[in-house]
Amino acid sequence: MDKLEEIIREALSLFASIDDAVELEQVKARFLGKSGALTDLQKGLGRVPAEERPAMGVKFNAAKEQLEAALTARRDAIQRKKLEAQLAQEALDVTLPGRGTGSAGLHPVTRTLERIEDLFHSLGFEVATGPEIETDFYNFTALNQPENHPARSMHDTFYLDDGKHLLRTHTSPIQIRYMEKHRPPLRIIAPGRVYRVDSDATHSPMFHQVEGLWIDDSVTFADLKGLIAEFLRRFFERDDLKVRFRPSFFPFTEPSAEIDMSFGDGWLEIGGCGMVHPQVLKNVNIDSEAFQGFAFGLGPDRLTMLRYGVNDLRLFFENDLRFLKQFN
Ligand code: 2U9
Repeated sequence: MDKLEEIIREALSLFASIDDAVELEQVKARFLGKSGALTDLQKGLGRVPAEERPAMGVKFNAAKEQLEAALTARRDAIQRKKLEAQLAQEALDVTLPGRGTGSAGLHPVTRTLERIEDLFHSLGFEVATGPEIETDFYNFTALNQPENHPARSMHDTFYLDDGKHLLRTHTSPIQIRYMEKHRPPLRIIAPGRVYRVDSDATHSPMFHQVEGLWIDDSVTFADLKGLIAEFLRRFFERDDLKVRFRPSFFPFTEPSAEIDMSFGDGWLEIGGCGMVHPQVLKNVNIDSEAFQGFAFGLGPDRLTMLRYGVNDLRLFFENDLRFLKQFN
């Protein structure tokens, strides 16, 4: 029986020294497993005189229970320790002060777009929008763009794989869609993102446009020049700003002009314009004998560069916060 007590003592001290759940189960097998120390000893019970066997059996059972109880206690302790360690590691001090929330701000080009919309709204224009994925009809055909025009090539325009759609190269499709649904008189601006295969310091494959359209029975080229000059003077807050029209060509306007402006030192090209081509009005079933009007296009990215003195267009689209934070 000394042997039994020795086994119990050894088991209890071993259990107490173990901190790992898996190891504990391995050690358990060494005593209570099929060929464990206690099991081995129990197998020898057959050699004990018959009258001593019941008492011995009781002792064995008591020993087993004692070891099982010690194991359970140890398992619980190991589990508790593990949980405590985890809680300590994941501890969250809810009394710490917050990290602070920075205030958000608008992108400089968004600020320009909102400013342009506000100014034109005060001049009687509604804001119209439309899809960035367009069809050949709305982007080119309806705008009197000839079938073989280079702008239609894969070299200049992003086409979708379906062979039917493209990324709009200007916001002009917005005005076509608007005129299909509304009859003159109409006065709208069409702001939005446009896409062309082009990328360098002054060209981004995605850029912005704001186009304008005014159709009525007697809108003239003089009205066009007056409106553009008024808009630019208000936008740049310069009463002395000069505007110059240079003859140009666009398939959708006739006559057409490039718009230049000057603060005094040299001329800057900032857009294009013209009287809407009669064929474009016919394409949307507007009587080109009864109605006429003008259209213009401005580049808000360029207007933003001029207003804030930014020299590289790509800065607007790199999303570097060190750059963007300077506008708020
Ligand atoms: C319709 C009819 C005519 C819009 C126009 C321009 C001239 C023009 C450029 C300005 C800067 C493009 O982003 S930019 O490089 N745009 O020069 N845009 S006339 O003419 C229209 C539009 C719609 C139905």
